[in-house]
Amino acid sequence: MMRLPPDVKLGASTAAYQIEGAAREDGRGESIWDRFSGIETGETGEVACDHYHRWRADLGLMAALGLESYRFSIAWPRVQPDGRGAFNAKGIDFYRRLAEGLRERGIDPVATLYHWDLPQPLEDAGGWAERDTAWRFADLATAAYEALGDVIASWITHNEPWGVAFVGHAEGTKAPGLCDWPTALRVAHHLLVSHGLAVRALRASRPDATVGISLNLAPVRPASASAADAAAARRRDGYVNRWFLDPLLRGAYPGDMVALFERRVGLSAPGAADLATIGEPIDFLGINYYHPEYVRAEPKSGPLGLVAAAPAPPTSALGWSIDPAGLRELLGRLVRDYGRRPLWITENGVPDELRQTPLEDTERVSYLSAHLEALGEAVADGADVRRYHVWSLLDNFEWELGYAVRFGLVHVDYATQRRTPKRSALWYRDYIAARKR
Ligand code: IFM
Repeated sequence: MMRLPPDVKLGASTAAYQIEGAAREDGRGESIWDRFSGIETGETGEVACDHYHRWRADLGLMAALGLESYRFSIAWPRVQPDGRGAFNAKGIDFYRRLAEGLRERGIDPVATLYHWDLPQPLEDAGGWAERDTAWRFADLATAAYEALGDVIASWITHNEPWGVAFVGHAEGTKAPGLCDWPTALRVAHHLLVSHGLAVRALRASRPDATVGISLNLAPVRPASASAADAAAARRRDGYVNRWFLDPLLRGAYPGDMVALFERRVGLSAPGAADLATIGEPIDFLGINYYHPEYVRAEPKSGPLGLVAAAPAPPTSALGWSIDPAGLRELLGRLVRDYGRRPLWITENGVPDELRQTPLEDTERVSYLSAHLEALGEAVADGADVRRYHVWSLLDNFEWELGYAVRFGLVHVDYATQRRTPKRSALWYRDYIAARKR
């Protein structure tokens, strides 16, 4: 097996709303996901994995697996219930205890500032479609660095801004559930501006800290060899990948997509004056990779004129292609098109197959081992990979899909909150340990 260099830290990821529960405790305010969740499944994150109460035991699990890095998110409504004004000391203390506990166990804490749980009062005031929300986020970032920067050295501003902007505001399947393209484009821009403001705030407050952003990125493959499908794949790439990568790393939105959105959505070119803020230098690019995408041209379908095509087999329980070579290809492309820079894999994982024996997640063992192998190959090709995080440490609340979809290394019995490491957790533990020998 291609070995990853020993200085690549291996860990796992989670997000606040997906695991914490305690939705009404210790002064936590309401978030857009409290409002939105349950619409599809009747299930919510109100209790989730009850991690807010069980965090100590969860730290024990992480230590037993030998994790070197743990990526979690800070729930904005827990630390600033109204999204502006007063901060909540009890909320901040929770993350301080967690970060201290991680450090005591030799696990490096990585905090994401926004993993989708906007305080509802900010949504009521217009949400991310309002420019003011970017400034509210900068205030949150400053307060978090000041209160926690002595125990957390690694920060991620946003998780998957594409999903927040477009799935939440154009496709409507994630909170706040809007279907309006001009709004989604405004949201995307404000998220990027807020990222730049938060990076600047970190430099001012903690010059030694490390900061990046996590994007969901994927190679996009045409369904056929036709020129129309190739052009559709290029548009999808512009929508999912380049709309975020280009302003962050190249100082401009991609011209082909600006022209398309102007034509088909009536976008007026996004504020050029903001590009310097958005392009504020970062220390690493975070990548969430799950699967490549397949598309087919369909001129009448939405502003992009395309539809999803059948994924190439093999596929996972969610119908996603299992394609470790896609990870190597993606990292190679990033180096080629955006320059060699530190890369952190901030999420990578696969949902469980439905089975009688939930702990025997052999598909996750194969998935992770193949993706780690592909990562080793990407490093040999020249990618500067520094960290890798499995999504996810625990089975958890999978947003609009509820609890039926399980991504955890560790199984959670939601009736009893009992945690049991799956076969993949034990495999990952041994993989981490073997690298140290
Ligand atoms: O559960 C999500 C996570 O919150 C963001 N990235 C993808 C994961 C799996 O769908």
